[in-house]
Amino acid sequence: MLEDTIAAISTPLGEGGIGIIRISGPEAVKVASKVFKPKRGAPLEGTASHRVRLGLALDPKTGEVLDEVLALVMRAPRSYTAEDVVELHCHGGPLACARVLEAVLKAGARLAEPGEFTRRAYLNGRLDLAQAEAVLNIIRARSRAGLSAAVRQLEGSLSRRVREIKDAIVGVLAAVEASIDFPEEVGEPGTEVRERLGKVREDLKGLLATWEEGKILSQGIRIALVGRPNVGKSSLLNALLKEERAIVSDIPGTTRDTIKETLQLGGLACELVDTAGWREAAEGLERMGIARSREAALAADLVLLVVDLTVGVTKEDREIRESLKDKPLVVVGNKVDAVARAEVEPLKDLAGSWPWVVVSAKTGAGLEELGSKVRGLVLSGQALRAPDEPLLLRERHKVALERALEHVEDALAGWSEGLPWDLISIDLRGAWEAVGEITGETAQDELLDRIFSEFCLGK
Ligand SMILES: Nc1nc2c(ncn2[C@@H]2O[C@H](COP(=O)(O)OP(=O)(O)OP(=O)(O)O)[C@@H](O)[C@H]2O)c(=O)[nH]1
Ligand SMILES: [Mg+2]
Repeated sequence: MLEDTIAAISTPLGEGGIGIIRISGPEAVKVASKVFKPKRGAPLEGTASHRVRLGLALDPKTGEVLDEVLALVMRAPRSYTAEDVVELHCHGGPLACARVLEAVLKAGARLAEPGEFTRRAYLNGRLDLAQAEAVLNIIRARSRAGLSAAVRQLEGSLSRRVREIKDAIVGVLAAVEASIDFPEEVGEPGTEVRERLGKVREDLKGLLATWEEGKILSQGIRIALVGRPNVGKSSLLNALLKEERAIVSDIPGTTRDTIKETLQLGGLACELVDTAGWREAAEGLERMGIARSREAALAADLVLLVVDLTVGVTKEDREIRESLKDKPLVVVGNKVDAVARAEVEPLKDLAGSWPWVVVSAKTGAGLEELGSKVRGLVLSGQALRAPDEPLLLRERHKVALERALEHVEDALAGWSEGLPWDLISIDLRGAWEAVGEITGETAQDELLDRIFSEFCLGK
């Protein structure tokens, strides 16, 4: 399968500055030479690695000129896929790109499947599976923090950690199997070996504990703006988005339906939902809006409970707070610009053990602090980690580590109960396999298909 040469448009379709056709495989340079005619100098085939040539893209059958392009040659193994790669940089129009791709296919390349370039990088040993998945996290990153965590994963931070754990398991497994195979010479594994396995258990637990944070970084959080009518929920949405997205008015009950927007708050990707103000007397459409807003509040990971500082905390505010039960929340006192002095005691009271903050949707005061309160709340309860320590960004990794942990726990329990060594070694093998799936050493084709099908065409 790796013998053939693949090609695809690697930039998004649509009008852009440039569009790139990527060709990878043993015939990449030969295929490109049939399409690419240099403006001057020797034919493309003799071009040294990492050199750029200017020329024309031609239809290999008819000789028709399709576009003026740059050809970038990257020879194996110094390329993304570790194979010979040629990139043709066209003028960005979708039609020009499509026609050049067509010419490349006529010249003998096959259209790449989604994620196939990255899959080849993995199969050729340029990236392990966790690093290949990091590429996906980088493409999909919606926040600074999520992006930097994914870049660290691409650089191999998680892979190194996982390999250390795997090596430790293999060491224990070797000691156990030696005692099975050569009981006279080696004797039973001692407490030192058992302690090593205990350490593996702690390491697995440590890595698993990073998932909550990793999930937030990779998937983002859902936040609902909730409160009485007219407190400024829609104004806050607009202020955070820095655009006039939701209708704002001084008539209570302005927002009737929920409005969703994605944005960054405290460096995290958030889906922020503006909802209808809650009040008892509502009828008809407004009543339906309020029902929806209750649903949105329940579905959210976090609620911003907005109160109006010009009015103060009211009985209705307290009722809304009650109905939110244990939902994590930040009490947001809005319209601080319109009061001489903000009364913070009632805010603290309303917030209880949750954080509170004073802001103005009108002037933007306090919005930064709101972001850091949200961040602090969402990421609290996590042990402090050094910023370059790995964390789990993908559910697949979490599931594999949970399975490994289960096997290690079983092995330790069996050890205490004096179970036969061959039973314990089965659990150790299970743990080794589960951990190896993360970097791909023990991964099956089926798993690879599933992972790479998530990628876009041309990546
Ligand atoms: N002075 C001042 N006025 C504000 C501020 N935020 C909102 N307002 C005003 O408060 C009124 C209500 O604002 P909205 O954003 O529509 O309030 P809402 O909570 O979405 O109201 P409903 O959709 O009816 O539930 C408008 O007249 C806003 O201009 C603020 O920070 N300072
Ligand atoms: Mg509104």
